Amino acid sequence: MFTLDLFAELPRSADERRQLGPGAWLLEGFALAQAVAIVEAVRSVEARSPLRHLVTPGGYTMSVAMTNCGRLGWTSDLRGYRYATHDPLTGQPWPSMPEAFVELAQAAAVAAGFAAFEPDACLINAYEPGARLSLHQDKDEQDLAAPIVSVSLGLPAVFMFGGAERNSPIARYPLQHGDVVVWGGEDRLRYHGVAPVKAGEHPLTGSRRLNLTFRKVL
Ligand code: MD3
Ligand code: FE
Repeated sequence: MFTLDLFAELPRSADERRQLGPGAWLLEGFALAQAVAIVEAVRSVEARSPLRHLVTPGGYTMSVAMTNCGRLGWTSDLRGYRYATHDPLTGQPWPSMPEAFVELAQAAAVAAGFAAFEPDACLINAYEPGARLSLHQDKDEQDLAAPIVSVSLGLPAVFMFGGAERNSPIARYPLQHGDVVVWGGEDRLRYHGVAPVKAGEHPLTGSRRLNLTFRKVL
């Protein structure tokens, strides 16, 4: 067994917009100016809907801790994956999506060529050292025409970008604090994951990496 590593030469423009695929764009540092405000807003979401380690339908406890804000939130248990209007932990609706989140997600979508992005869900992933996300597709959303916007904060991570099939070759990209990636069109259903996060300290997030994914579910 071996893994094919594709360290592709990416077209790079002056504004640091790198194209990872026909519908996938890496906007380096796009969220840097808002990073402090976003991390503060994540803390207020966490205060109402705490981060938790979800159990997969297969019975595994995820190493990544998760919570949500917005009208819908992604959740998992032994019965399956789904989007829900209420936090199963608290029984309350998920905290509303802060206006600054919506504006950032929309601006990133526009920068990647996707107009009129109206996310109704924001999944917040928190990685402690060693936490990882194994290869998966995001296909629990009804609206697969809309892109997914992802914002990385705190410790860096290696993002794994596969193809249409689980065994497609995988490219690896480092994601840094403030990077935003937009995935849509042909790239929307590609397999992807995150390699185990290495230990470190970040001035804003301490020992963790945060990732926010904005989705249009309905
Ligand atoms: C490529 N999160 O929450 S974001 C997830 O860094 C998730 O926490 C990762 O995958 C993280 O589902 C990666 C980047 C991402 C998100 C959705 C995608 C990449 C994607 C959908 C299609 C293709
Ligand atoms: Fe995903």
